[in-house]
Amino acid sequence: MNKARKELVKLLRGIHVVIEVLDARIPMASANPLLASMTKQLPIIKILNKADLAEKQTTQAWLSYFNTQSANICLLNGRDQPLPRESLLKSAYQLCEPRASQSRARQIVIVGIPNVGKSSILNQLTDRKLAKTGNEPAVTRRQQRVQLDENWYLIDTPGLLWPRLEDQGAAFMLACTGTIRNTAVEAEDIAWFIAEMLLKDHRHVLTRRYNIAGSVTQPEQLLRHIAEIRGSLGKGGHPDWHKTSELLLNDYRSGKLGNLSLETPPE
Ligand SMILES: Nc1nc2c(ncn2[C@@H]2O[C@H](COP(=O)(O)OP(=O)(O)OP(=O)(O)O)[C@@H](O)[C@H]2O)c(=O)[nH]1
Ligand SMILES: [Mg+2]
Repeated sequence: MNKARKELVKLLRGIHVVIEVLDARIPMASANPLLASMTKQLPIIKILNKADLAEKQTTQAWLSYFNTQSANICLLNGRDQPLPRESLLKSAYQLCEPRASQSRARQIVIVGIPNVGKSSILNQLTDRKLAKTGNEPAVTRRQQRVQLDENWYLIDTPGLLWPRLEDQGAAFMLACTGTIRNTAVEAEDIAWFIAEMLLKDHRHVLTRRYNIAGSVTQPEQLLRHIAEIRGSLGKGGHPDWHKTSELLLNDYRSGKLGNLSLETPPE
């Protein structure tokens, strides 16, 4: 991570526009404060990615929140609504008009936390499979530069996390969405966190997927119920907590619980 950070600092000297990729389900928790301080002087296009996994209404609220906050631009991307290259270029031109006299091409860098979809965006915008992608953090190991049009180059970078995750809520949300490996924050703790959150704010999805009774109000009860209906039981018929936690997390990550946003914009 430290090497990637140093390389990014060097790269930023020749950059004209930054694309900051955020997870539409957690636009705040997926914003790296380290990146924010590194790219302060540059025009930024925020992309709320994986919008297909977030709640449409909440994502729209985030979009207007970010677009009224500053001169920067916020756009959406997701499997069900891929951002066209023309829209991205239009925003880049809007933020940084290349002067006719300026012969050197301009550069856009894609930055963001691991596994948020940076390389997928590069592939999508170039309509080619140039960058390796994969559903785990740290797939991209080095920067990759491709030409977007006659004026712009696009550069993919390795994901960057901040050195210390002090905000435990943010750390759990990053773990829920797959940015941090389970080993960094234990699966059972993450599952407990998401169970609490779902019981409080999205009870209907639990009823729909697991058919929970009204008496289920606590994370332990929910996990016990999932263990029973999915047969993830260990010795003596007791729930296998680890296996059950993975079941719940996989259901959330794969969208089987539906489109769920974990953060809403400030009032
Ligand atoms: N559902 C959904 N999945 C996406 C979307 N964009 C990317 N993904 C998936 O997210 C995972 C990570 O994508 P990558 O493009 O490799 O992410 P990255 O930010 O380049 O990751 P690192 O290089 O590891 O930092 C892959 O499994 C992608 O298929 C999207 O809009 N919706
Ligand atoms: Mg990548």
